[in-house]
Amino acid sequence: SILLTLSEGVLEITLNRPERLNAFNDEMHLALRAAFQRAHDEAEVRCVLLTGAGRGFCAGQDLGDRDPRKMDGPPDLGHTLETFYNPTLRLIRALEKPVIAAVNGVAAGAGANIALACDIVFAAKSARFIQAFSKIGLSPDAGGSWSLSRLLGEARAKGLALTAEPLGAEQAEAWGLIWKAVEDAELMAVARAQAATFASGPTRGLGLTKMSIQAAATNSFDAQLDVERDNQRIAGRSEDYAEGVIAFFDKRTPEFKGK
Ligand code: LHQ
Repeated sequence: SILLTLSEGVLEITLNRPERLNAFNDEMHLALRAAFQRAHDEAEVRCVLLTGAGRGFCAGQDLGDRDPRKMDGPPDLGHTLETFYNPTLRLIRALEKPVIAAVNGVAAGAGANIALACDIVFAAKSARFIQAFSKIGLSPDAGGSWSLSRLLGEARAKGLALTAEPLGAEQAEAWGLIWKAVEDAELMAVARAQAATFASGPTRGLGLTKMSIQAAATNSFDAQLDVERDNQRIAGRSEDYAEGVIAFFDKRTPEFKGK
């Protein structure tokens, strides 16, 4: 249900149920979580790139797996979230390495919100983000209520979540929801080039950068100065920092090792 390749420090994860627009079944959930766990465990992994096979990125939960006609009573979707989605979303946010999403086509429901939990989102210009939940009587999940509110503010967050109107990639970029909308034919080349740059970068520093910015979401200015002090202390002890400064004085490109 997913394809995995590890090359030159980039773990590329491709959601691979194209006939269902890469909607999640239990097997795909577990495979995706295992992939992010691997990214956490293995030092060789210095960047993750998440994309989808076929014409869609991810259509969210496979609704066939939760078909009310085949169930005894109402389902406990909270249990589904706690068991399948939330551990993966927590792993993505906690991973001290950059995570890139290359949104190749429609991203709906939890599929949209998994992309928005990534650190850098590229989207093909033809891709759309749809908060599909309200169309089927649900409310946002997979971190969407948080991501939309933080990234867009309450008016646009509520607009998208209540109407389920599709948001095109270029509008998403203009609103600050994603990093960049790119030509469809260039999406993977652009995303892979960025992944390669990260994977040959100062992994410790990049990871700490991610952590500092995430911590800012809930901190006061004062508390955030403490976070920056602590993270800079760690970064300053990395081999890559020493290499970065020496290379600067040598007027050459630094050779970062990710340590
Ligand atoms: C699908 C799906 C899909 C199954 C397309 N499931 N087959 C969390 C906790 C627990 C439970 C509930 O949910 C959640 C979180 C969520 O993610 S809730 C939101 C679930 N997702 C949706 O409601 C989106 C449903 N899909 C759509 O609205 C459309 O398919 C979109 C707008 C994504 C794409 O539209 P089109 O480009 O017109 O494609 P299509 O609708 O023709 O889909 C292609 C095939 O994929 C089709 O199958 P078929 O056999 O007719 O070719 C769809 O049935 C299937 N598919 N999404 N989520």
